[in-house]
Amino acid sequence: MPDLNGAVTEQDQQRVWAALDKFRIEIPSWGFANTGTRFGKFSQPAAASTIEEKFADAAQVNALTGVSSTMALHVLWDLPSGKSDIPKIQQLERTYGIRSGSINPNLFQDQEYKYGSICNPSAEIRGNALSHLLDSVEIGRALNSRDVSMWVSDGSNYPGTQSIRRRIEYMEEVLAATHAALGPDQRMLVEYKPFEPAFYHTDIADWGMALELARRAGPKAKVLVDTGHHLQGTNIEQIVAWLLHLNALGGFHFNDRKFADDDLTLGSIDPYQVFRIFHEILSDTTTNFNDIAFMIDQSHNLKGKVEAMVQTVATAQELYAKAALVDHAKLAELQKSCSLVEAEETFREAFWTDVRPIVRAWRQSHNLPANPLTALAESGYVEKISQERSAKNAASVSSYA
Ligand code: PSV
Ligand code: MN
Ligand code: MN
Repeated sequence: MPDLNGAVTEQDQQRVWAALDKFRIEIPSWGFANTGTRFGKFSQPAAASTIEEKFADAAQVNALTGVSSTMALHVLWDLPSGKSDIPKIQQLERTYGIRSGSINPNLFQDQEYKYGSICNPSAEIRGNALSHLLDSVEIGRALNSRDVSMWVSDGSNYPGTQSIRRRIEYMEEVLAATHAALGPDQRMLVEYKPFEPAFYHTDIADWGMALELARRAGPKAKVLVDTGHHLQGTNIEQIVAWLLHLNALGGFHFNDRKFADDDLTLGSIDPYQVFRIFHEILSDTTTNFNDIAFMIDQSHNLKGKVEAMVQTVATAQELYAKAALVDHAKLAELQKSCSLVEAEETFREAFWTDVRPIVRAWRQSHNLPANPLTALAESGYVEKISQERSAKNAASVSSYA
């Protein structure tokens, strides 16, 4: 633990180093594409518009950070032809040295999902949603990806318009059938969100619903915590502590928020919260660390996309390193004796310690740039892709004219 002058001992450094050695975080393919708000999109010349370009950008982020060698795929956006796109993805994995990460089925864009997907009152539509989920499981298996991340946007906008209870039953049925199709090394992660796009009731609105649905689906189903999917004031680290206690934490979608599901870059608004979440994980001795998938789920609609992704990965490492500084034995003693100020100061001391020199040294020892953002700027990568992609996009627009 750093002393009161913020000096970091050799032992502290080793602890942080060991934590950094294990830390990996997955990047989302959609973070490189032009995305926006429901009011519109400001397109960026460097944005990726093909799956090849997303793989290229992911490879660039990984080359600079060394800790992001998997990319989450959204089935509809990245494999628009479904299973027949598998060989193409495999080829891209080989070309760019990036592996497919979690597979995200899309249960929210098809016109037939107007009144829901797996909770739709129509058996036919639920059947279509299930067959998309089964395809997603197959895609995951073929790509050696462990997790199928399920976000169910279903819900309703007005009281009395849907049977909340009937919809629970519909969901249970589909989730059980999806779980039954999972291979031995596959998992199903159930994500929750309190509202949006539905504004009266959302079928999986909080971690309790996600947990119960996961439990009923089967042992390979776990809960996915998206940090932006909570109502104001929710104590997310407490939810994390509970899920760890129940062996039900499957992973995270990291992002930050000020108001709702803002998808801002991790730690940009409240870095202390990310630290507190990491502390819960690092202070848990019973969970297998590899069972927790750390994933980014952000939409960079104003910031440069590759820059924002590198910035996020670097921030995640720094906050993780800070959490690794906490002296658990000392904190446990102080908690036991209810030494409130001392306990809080022990916790805060780690948060306020500047770990960036240690993280930089760790990167250099792994032949990585000490400052990946500066290295990105010096590499000229963003300028290069901006030129190539804007020329290509202009050509494809004129060819449609
Ligand atoms: C929904 O808000 C969400 O968090 C889900 O994880 C989606 O898959 C992702 O955003 C991308 O739209
Ligand atoms: Mn998410
Ligand atoms: Mn979200």
